[in-house]
Amino acid sequence: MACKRGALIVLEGVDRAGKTTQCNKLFEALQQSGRPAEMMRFPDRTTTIGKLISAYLENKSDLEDHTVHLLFSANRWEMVPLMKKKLEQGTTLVVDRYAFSGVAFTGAKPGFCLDWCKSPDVGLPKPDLVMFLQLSPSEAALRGQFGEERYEKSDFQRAVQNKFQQLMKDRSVNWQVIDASQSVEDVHKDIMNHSLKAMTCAQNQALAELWK
Ligand code: DGP
Repeated sequence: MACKRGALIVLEGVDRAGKTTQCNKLFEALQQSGRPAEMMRFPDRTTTIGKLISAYLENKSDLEDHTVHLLFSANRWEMVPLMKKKLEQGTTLVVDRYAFSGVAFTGAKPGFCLDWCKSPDVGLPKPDLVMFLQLSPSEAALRGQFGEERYEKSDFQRAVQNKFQQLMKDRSVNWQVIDASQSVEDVHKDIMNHSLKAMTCAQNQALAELWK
């Protein structure tokens, strides 16, 4: 009998919501409980495309806005063969940001509509679960200053948050909003509960395509 597939689990949220901490904790908890899991993050700055993106984010290069949008999408597509292989082998993937960040961050720039922003990512493996770590701008401010990277400015982050709210109206995606103002452990418990449910459902469902 073919092995049951792993689940594609994505964490999204504005900067400083705690995504990376929670991805690590989820990954470790799954591994410790004997469930095969791996972590991925987007942008993946290690590839040739990822290096172009990284230089852009660090303000070491300037790229036209449509161009950088397509590069972020290409950076996801280049990982698709590996993602599918892992999922088919029964490994659950815990992913730090995905196409939703792509749409929210470019969509927050003037002159971009959501449909255009979504189009290059149509057909990516569809996540079984997308958890949005919700944190108000005032709570985010309490977590300290933003760093030096390109998008780390309060006004822009507010615009990004609005775009995420628009994306979350799409019920064809399994969105779960997580209150990221709770303690790290309580956030982790919520995330773990949702993830275990999604992993059970994924075992009996074929991997679908995003926004199709
Ligand atoms: P991180 O490595 O998670 O801190 O992400 C780097 C920055 O890039 C962060 O400000 C969010 C932004 N970002 C992530 N994915 C995308 C994307 O697909 N498109 C755009 N325009 N920005 C993105």
